[in-house]
Amino acid sequence: MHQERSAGQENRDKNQVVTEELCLLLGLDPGLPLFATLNNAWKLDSEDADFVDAIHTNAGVFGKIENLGHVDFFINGGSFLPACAQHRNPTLCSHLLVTIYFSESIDTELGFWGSPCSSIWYLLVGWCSDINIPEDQKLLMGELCSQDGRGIFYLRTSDTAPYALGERNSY
Ligand SMILES: [Ca+2]
Repeated sequence: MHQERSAGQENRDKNQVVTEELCLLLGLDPGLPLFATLNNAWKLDSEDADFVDAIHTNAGVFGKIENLGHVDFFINGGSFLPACAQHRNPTLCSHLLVTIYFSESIDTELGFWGSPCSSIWYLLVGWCSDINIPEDQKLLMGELCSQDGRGIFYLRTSDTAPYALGERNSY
């Protein structure tokens, strides 16, 4: 049986698809050079989906040095990764390694656990610590990140694979 569909119905269907696709958005070291703007329409921000999760590994060079999602994880300070110290291009290595961390998050037993930090500037100057942070305030980064999470989180990783260090990993 053939069903006639109006153009309006098809447009509504397309909009529905877009809405469903944007319930979750993951930013893997969201890019800086071409997206340095105050206009949220031109960059990733928390209005782009019901839940926006950003993971930062090269903030300030290839990646943004700002929190822009519902949750923002800054790994190893968020700018340069110890695992890339001997790499011939440490900044590019740090930018790209975020994909490896996310892949590992899918099946790691230890998990990448972030501790909350009240501001990105506190994080950058090393004022955030996981000492006395209750476990229920920590947030698992990656594939299994809770969509109830909010705020800035930091965590450390191993310098070599596997990178996850579990819950006691911070400064
Ligand atoms: Ca946006």
